[in-house]
Amino acid sequence: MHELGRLEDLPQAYRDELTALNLVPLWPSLRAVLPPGVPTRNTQPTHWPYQSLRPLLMQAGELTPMEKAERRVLVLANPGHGLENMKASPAMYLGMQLLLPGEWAPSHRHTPNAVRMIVEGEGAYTTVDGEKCPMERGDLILTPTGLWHEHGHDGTDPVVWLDVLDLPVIYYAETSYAIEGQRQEVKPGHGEQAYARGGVAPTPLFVRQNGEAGAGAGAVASHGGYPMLRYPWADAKAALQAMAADLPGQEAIQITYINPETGKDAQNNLGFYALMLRPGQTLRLPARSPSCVFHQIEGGTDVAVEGHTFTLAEADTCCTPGYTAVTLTNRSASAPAFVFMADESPFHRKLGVYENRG
Ligand code: GTQ
Repeated sequence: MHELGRLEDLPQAYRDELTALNLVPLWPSLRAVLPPGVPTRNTQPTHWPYQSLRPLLMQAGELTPMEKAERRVLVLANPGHGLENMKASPAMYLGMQLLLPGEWAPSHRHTPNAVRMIVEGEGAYTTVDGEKCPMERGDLILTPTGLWHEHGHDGTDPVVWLDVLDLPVIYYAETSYAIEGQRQEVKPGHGEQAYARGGVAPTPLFVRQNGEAGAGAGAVASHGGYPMLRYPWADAKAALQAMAADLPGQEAIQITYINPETGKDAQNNLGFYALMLRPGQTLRLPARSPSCVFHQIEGGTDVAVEGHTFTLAEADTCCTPGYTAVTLTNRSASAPAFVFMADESPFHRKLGVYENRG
């Protein structure tokens, strides 16, 4: 590709005239916005060890009361995007949130989609659209766009969870806002009970005639098309272990968190997955367009990307840029490792730019 004219090649008077009319010449910037072969990525491979983050989060619990925080969160920000922009990747925001016993994070709803991956502690819960979702280590809880949510804590020890939001892209689109609300009334029924077994779905009389999809018409509230709000870790882990036992020859033991009514990704823009690495296993994930986030639920994993190797201990989190292969290695020769993953696949598919380069 040959070099194009630079801005400095143009007479200053001409440049000033363009500026005064809100005009910009393309050619000095053409290669920057359309680089050859592979996009420019600001996302740097970044590791947030839980051991070093946790004391600072606990300190936030002493320094900032809930009424001064509303959400007491330390954001896991990628330095490549500028810390102040609070992005882990172009479309993913990550935050570690702390709730102390007896505290309350008031009800609100917002346009960005959020999930919580519970990291430590017991006795807290999130109420989403009237459904009370208990929080236990490894559970995934959805708060899809527009649904009311609030967090409470009846236990005795601090509770911490990882928030994953599509905030950067919702904000970029100038569509990010929140509405404050009243304390929600808890309604009976839990989506994870209704959809607890793969392959069968709740079917009220007359709703599923003629093969009708009946989305949201199950035995529990539909929550605006999101029938399952809590994905218990015990069930996800059991599914991974059963798959590993059933398919000893299969390399990737991986599940996708889906909307059980549609079979599609659980949320609009971000994809969520859990992986099991067999003892001693090394698994190469192909170079795909989306950035990825890895969070260690159980065990330990080496994450190798672009010449870096991050050693993930339990509760550690890291991110990797797109178009880059990632190699995961279980650090234990005797125990499986379990990793939660989030990526931007649904968003890339919507944009029509999703790629798997192998
Ligand atoms: O718990 O509702 O990390 O609204 C960022 C924004 C958490 C939440 C975040 C939020 C929340």
